[in-house]
Amino acid sequence: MAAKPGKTLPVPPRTSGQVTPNDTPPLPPQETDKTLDMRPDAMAPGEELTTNQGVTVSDDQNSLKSHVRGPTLLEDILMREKITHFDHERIPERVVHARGTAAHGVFQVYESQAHLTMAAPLQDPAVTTPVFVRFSTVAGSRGSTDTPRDVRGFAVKFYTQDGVWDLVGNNMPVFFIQDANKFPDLIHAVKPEPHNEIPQAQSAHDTFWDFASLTPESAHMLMWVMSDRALPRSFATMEGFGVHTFRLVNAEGVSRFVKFHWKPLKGVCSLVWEEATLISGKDPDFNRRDLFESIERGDFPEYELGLQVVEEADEHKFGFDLLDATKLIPEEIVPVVPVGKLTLNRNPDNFFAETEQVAFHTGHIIPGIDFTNDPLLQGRLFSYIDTQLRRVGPNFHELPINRSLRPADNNQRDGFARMTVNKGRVSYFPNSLGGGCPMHSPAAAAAFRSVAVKEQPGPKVRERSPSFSDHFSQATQFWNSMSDWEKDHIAAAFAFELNQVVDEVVRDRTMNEILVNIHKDLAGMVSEATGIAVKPAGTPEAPTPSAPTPAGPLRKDADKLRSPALSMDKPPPTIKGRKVAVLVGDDVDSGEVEAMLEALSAAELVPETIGSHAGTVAASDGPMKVNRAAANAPSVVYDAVLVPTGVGPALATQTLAQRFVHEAWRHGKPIAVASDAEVLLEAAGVPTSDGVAVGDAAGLPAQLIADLGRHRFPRRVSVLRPS
Ligand code: HDD
Repeated sequence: MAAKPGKTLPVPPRTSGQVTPNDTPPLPPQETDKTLDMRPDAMAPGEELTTNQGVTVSDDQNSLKSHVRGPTLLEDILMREKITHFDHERIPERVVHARGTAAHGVFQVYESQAHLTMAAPLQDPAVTTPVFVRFSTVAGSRGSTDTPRDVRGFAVKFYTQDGVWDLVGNNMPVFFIQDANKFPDLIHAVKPEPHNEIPQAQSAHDTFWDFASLTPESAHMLMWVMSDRALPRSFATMEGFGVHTFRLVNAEGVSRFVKFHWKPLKGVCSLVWEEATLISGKDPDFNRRDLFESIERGDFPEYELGLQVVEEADEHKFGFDLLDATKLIPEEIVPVVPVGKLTLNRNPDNFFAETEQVAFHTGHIIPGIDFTNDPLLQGRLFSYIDTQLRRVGPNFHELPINRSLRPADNNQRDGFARMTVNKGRVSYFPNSLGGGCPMHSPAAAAAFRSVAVKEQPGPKVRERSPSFSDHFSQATQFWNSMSDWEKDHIAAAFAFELNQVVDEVVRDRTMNEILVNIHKDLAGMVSEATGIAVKPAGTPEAPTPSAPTPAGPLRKDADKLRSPALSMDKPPPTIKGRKVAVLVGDDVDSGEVEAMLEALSAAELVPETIGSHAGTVAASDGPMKVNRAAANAPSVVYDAVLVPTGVGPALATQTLAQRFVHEAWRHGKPIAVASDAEVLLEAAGVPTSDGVAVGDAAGLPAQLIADLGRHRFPRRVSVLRPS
């Protein structure tokens, strides 16, 4: 469905140049008298270097000394201001999701959803709503790598005409725990261990599996995290989910349950584990770079917003509780209806000002959206505002990236780094001295009201609802829905993690209290690869601390549960933006290479020529410029390999080239080589297999494009039983 062009809401202020607080009026035309204009943006940044107080700096390279070889003087205000500011450049990194990257964009609804919700971005197809989206990993610190095995954050800030709406989701539709009170424990367990701060950005260590094996409610999420969903090829090829059940509320006050989905128009595609670990060393900015570069070249990541809507009357018909964030609603039961499109079309100007200082909060909602009693969501409503106060400060909402398009006006005042210059003496309500302003308008159509949900009477308790106790059925459903190679990858991931765990009790408990309850095949495969014995049923358990939320019985039909939508074993709808390595060298036919590059570019791929060094190679008809040097351009950052005529025999003698091609093969990537480069395949130990083409150079690009349409050939190598 195509979005109609139409009105665009004003984009949030860009952060380059001067920033104008909400209440600063525009500058008047040139003043004729000599009175200096006091307003903050009166002086645009000029070419002269000044101090923060606007004094012109005479020398920014040398500190002030008592004589030319003398000690530096305390009175060097220029150096002290510069270094003090530098010393304070960092704000605390996010306690989770510290590593991230972001982009600006727009959201446009296809058809009005007014029958479901008053939410401003879902009303008028002629309106495009500005958004800012931050993607992140969870466990690693700010300087960690982009490609660990981890959940990815997918946080969307909508700047709507009714205020800011944040949809703070992940690329997985469920979560590890059911109650927010357990979040600090989960995060302490997965973060580097506190005595030695090892390992960085990894769940493969004892404390995580100790916690997970004692937390059976995590079983479903463990399946997602051990699958290739945890290794997205790019942010443009991963799904997003609001996770919790929210409410949509229409103008009549009718409320329905909703799950929010983001469906990437490029399909869902992932890396493989070995490739991801190598990328971590070769290009730790892999996903960040891909997002930035694709936006720069106009290949804008796009996602459809999908809604799964459930009538209130149907709340209890699913066999699981909609308030339980460890459960998803299978798409085959409640279809995901696409209602609009998100397009990421502009890179931030400044990482710190925008990506680092953006402050999301699940409590930032607008009229038409409301919460449910999901205990994980309820706790998040407290945590996010609290963390922004600590991380950015009480006036975080005044920073350009966080500012509402609709001017904010209330009686909140002061605090660190206040930017608004509030005028007048009235900062309270009710008042008559300020004409009663700012007035609250209970009757205003756009005023936020909570849905008048009828709560059941009952005693105040600290308990988990019995309807939350089936921890394994949907984990089993996930396993049942996977293809053979996806099962292989999941089992291999569990094996890798458990082979990193030293404590035998933790290893045994993960196997015999978690994996065996998900599926005996999974337990068997992991057992074979880890040496952890599967105990026969009825074996008395060694005493272990009992799980705080013991698992209830599986659904009777658990073994039959399947949701084909969960599998990634599908060809992507487009391969636009995939990177192709074209290996060149001396004596290559530049005309042939040129034709190949043209064919690949015409298919909207991104080809790069790789030579033995940067600069040029001596092609058959003169020097030919190359994009990258072989030593700097590893195989793992490309999606496919092409070898033209004339270079194969020479490359076959080079270890680097052999390794390049071999890795591409191991990682399931399409390979196409000219007939004279078959020797390179032989030298690299690449057997004839699906997705490996040898032939006349003219036909190779078309073959490679067709093979890229499958994304990968994952059945070439068993990652669980590597040869
Ligand atoms: Fe969270 C950040 C997503 C549970 C507490 N969370 C954060 C971010 C995302 C999520 C995407 C990064 C936002 C950004 O880019 O700035 N979190 C989730 C999802 C959850 C979830 C999908 C479960 C469904 N989170 C969760 C719980 C708690 C938190 C249960 C606390 C009780 N999350 C935080 C936080 C963070 C955060 C500490 C760290 C930095 C920040 O908020 O701004 O407040």
